[in-house]
Amino acid sequence: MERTFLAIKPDGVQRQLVGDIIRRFEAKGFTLVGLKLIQVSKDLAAEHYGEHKEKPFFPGLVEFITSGPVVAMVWEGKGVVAAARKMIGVTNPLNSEPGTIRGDYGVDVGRNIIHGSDAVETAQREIALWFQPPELMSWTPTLTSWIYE
Ligand code: DAT
Ligand code: MG
Repeated sequence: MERTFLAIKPDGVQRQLVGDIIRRFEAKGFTLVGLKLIQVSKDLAAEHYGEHKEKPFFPGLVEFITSGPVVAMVWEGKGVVAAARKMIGVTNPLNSEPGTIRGDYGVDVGRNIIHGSDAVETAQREIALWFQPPELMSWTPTLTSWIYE
């Protein structure tokens, strides 16, 4: 089953959106298989955002993601990588549709609340970067047959 990596950034945690965000993915029918609240190190931040190393916003991005607790999660389900990106909205919250997480709660691109993997291969890399294998649970929710035909 497909898995994705999501991280509620320090702004989402400070703004007490953790419960709302988890509820959205649970209600959709996806399965939580990994969850932890962590203080991100500069090394982890730089590795995670490696593709943006040369961008002008990179130092600020690393500063921000390490500025407070982050909720790191792994979610599982059919098509979960692309579906989660849709539920999150586009990078700039002002361009995100209402009904998406960034569209409902964000204004500035540097305070866009949540990260989600952009492709299946990226998800695999990010899950391996943020979680040890024993931290991930494989389990079958009793609701499965009411969500999948
Ligand atoms: P996304 O998080 O939607 O995958 P991204 O991978 O292009 O977006 O960029 C990673 C994060 O970097 C993004 O969530 C917020 C920040 N960021 C991106 N573009 C930015 C910009 N032009 N100015 C400031 N921060 C930016
Ligand atoms: Mg990205």
